[in-house]
Amino acid sequence: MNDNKLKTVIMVGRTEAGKTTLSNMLIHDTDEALKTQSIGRIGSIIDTPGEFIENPVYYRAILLNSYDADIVIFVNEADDKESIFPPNFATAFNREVIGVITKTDLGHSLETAYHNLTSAGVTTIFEVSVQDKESVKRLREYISK
Ligand SMILES: Nc1nc2c(ncn2[C@@H]2O[C@H](COP(=O)(O)OP(=O)(O)O)[C@@H](O)[C@H]2O)c(=O)[nH]1
Ligand SMILES: [Mg+2]
Repeated sequence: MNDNKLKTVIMVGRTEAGKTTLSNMLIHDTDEALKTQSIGRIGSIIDTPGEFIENPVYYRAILLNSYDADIVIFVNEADDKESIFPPNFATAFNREVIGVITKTDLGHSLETAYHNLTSAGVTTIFEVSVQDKESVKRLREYISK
């Protein structure tokens, strides 16, 4: 368990983006993931359901939950065709917001993913894959206390 060494972060991204898998990798070093039905904690990580960013009705819930976090992570999978994040959504948070591109092992061009995240106002972006422990380690080091 890597829990007490990490800052509190909140994962935001569409359903299937890989938020829960990444959370388990960061905290437990395992890639097991169950469907996230509600907002939940995985160690120091606040894991949100995809519906929170997919339906604007829930934007306020994301913002409120971000107050418990040090860092907000926008999670965008490598093969996303279009952005789920509103333009400059990062500026709505009074917290550091970073981006993570997941599933980089699938071999897709990451151009769209970078475009999605930079349009959302993110400047720091990590590339990760569950198949590349070093990539997860780089992110873990960034969110370490
Ligand atoms: N190929 C690949 N698949 C991944 C990766 N991360 C997650 N997945 C898969 O993507 C699916 C959705 O993952 P999940 O963590 O439940 O997404 P969430 O809805 O954002 O929490 C699952 O089938 C995962 O096994 C990755 O780095 N590479
Ligand atoms: Mg989930």
